[in-house]
Amino acid sequence: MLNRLFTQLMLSPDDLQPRHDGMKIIGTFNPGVIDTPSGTVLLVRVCEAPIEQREGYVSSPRITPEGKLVIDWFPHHECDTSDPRTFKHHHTGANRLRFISYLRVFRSGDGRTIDSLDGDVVYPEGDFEVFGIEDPRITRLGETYYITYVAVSTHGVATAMMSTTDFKQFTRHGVIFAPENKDVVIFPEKVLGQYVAMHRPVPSLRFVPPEMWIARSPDLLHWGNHTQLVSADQSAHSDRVGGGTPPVRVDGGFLTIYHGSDKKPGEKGAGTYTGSSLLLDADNPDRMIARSTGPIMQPEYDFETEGFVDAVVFPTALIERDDAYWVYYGAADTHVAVTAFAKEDLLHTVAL
Ligand code: MAN
Repeated sequence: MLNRLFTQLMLSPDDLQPRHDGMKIIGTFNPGVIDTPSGTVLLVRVCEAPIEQREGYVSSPRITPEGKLVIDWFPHHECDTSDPRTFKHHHTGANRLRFISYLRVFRSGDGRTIDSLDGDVVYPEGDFEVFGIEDPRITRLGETYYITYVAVSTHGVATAMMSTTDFKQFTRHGVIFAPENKDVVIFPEKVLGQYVAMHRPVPSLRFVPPEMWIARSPDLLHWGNHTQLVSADQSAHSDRVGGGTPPVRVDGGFLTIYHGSDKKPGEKGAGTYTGSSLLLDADNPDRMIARSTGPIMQPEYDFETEGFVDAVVFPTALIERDDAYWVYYGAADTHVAVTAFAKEDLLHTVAL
């Protein structure tokens, strides 16, 4: 494992008040993070679940088109509840989440501590967000910050985009990758005149576990030229891989930390989520130059090994500061944390 220069817990569920009556916060995690002229901004996924338990039932919240929270109850014996995040209702074949997520904006002067806990809320809207919005990633292009995020609804798990210049007013651009697709990260500059994104389609006819793909776009809205980039087989992960941090430009390419999970066939639960590094060609980002031979980040601290989902480090932002790369991540689907690697050490993991 790569030497961490420091690791700091930044935000936990107890730090905030739930937005909804009858709900408790079970996670504050997977933050989109970016440095702006007025300091570091964190867009944090806040996840709430119903407090009430009903004997023999499983609950699933949703948000109506009018913006009202409703809780649906399903008989336990009709559901597969082996994953703490989702369950499948046998009768309808439909999956539901056990929680609802929205986003909150926080600022940090030093990049390590949250300045004020009164963060503005970005709340789910419309038909494609009724089960919540999750896992934002932020890329600055010119003066605008583009945020890709997971939009979950009865239509499936899609990736939508919003943009902002001040993190107060947000413009929604709708779904940019149709279900099922998530872990979309946009590159920090155009390559040969086109925007580039890494995405992760999830095929239902599973010839392979989910893989990372590269797409290009003239306008950030219409994506094509899809090519496959990395599969779980080609990486250190056995179960799945997906984009983690928006890439940063380094000498000779784009550097990113992606996530992957390891789970034995038939094993219940979510498996172990770790982070690995990847260097892509600067002129042809669908060409991988190198990747780390194994994970560079894995759950180590108690707050990473135990939480709503045990054993998860989920990197969502990579920021260059002096001679280090700082990595912001979700820990155990419960907390926001930040760690850092010496530049030299991290670049060494993708050196040829
Ligand atoms: C999936 C998503 C993420 C979550 C990880 C780990 O990739 O649900 O939001 O952090 O699993 O549970």
